[in-house]
Amino acid sequence: MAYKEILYEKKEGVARITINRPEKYNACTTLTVYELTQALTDAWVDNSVGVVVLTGAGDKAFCTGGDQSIRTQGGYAGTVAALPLEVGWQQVSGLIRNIPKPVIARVNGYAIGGGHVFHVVCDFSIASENAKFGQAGPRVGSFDPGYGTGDLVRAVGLKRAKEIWFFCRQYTAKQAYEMGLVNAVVPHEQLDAEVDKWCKELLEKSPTAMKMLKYAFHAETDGVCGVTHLGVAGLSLFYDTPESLEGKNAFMEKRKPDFSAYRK
Ligand code: 2NE
Repeated sequence: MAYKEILYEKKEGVARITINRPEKYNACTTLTVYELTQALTDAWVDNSVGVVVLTGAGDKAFCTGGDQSIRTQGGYAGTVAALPLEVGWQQVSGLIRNIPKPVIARVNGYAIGGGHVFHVVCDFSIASENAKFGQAGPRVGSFDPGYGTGDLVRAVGLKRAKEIWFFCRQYTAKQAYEMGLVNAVVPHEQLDAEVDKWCKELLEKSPTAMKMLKYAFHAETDGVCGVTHLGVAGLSLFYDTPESLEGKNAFMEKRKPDFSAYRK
């Protein structure tokens, strides 16, 4: 797929998704959000991809949320695939959380509003020491009623999460690190080397173990959706077994299946 508002590249096991609207501090339109869902879906199904990196173009911003210049009464203008931006945002957040591979936020500048939510839902956040963090909703007339509140509570605790949302303050990378919002902070010029290091270490680990762990971390809070992801991951392991194939083969060969060898 040809992308207009993101860059998408895959190299040596790493899929890198870059929100490419630096003149708008990487604020997202409905199209950006749609393209993010497409790239994340591609990274999900491509078995050559072991780790996903999400970042923003330039050195000013990671992402500053929804593009306020297209917001109108009733919400953001435009739909892609019949979805308004605010719905698509939850889809992107859901994909980041459910893709069965680790996702690293490479926070190269402002992570504000919905952009802050994107880094919160990533599995890991590696920040430039220039990065700034914060929510904007109550200041600009919006809020995230989903993962952006729930996952934040789990990262920093309830009191801090409410402070971040209600006051719309900005926090330095050092403060974010101290409150458990980011995994590492490095000088800006070392950001890529640090992200590469984390990717390399993750690529050495068992993909199946990381997939099951990712779903296990979310199963408790995600209710039936969490159990479904954990269960479907188990199903794909079951599909690899002779026991599962016996059921399929018996159907195709129009005979009764014989599962007797698999009672444990
Ligand atoms: C990020 C921040 C704090 C930076 O401030 P500053 O002073 O360093 O830069 P400036 O001049 O404000 O921004 C630079 C350029 O980027 C644009 C600005 O309009 C400006 O453009 P020019 O005037 O130079 O042409 N820009 C930055 N953020 C933008 C945005 N979100 N939409 C459109 N243009 C943007 C400061 O810029 C800031 O506070 N930005 C606004 C953050 C914000 O309100 N985000 C939306 C929160 S709500 C949300 O994300 C959301 C939702 O409502 C529903 C669903 C999902 C998400």
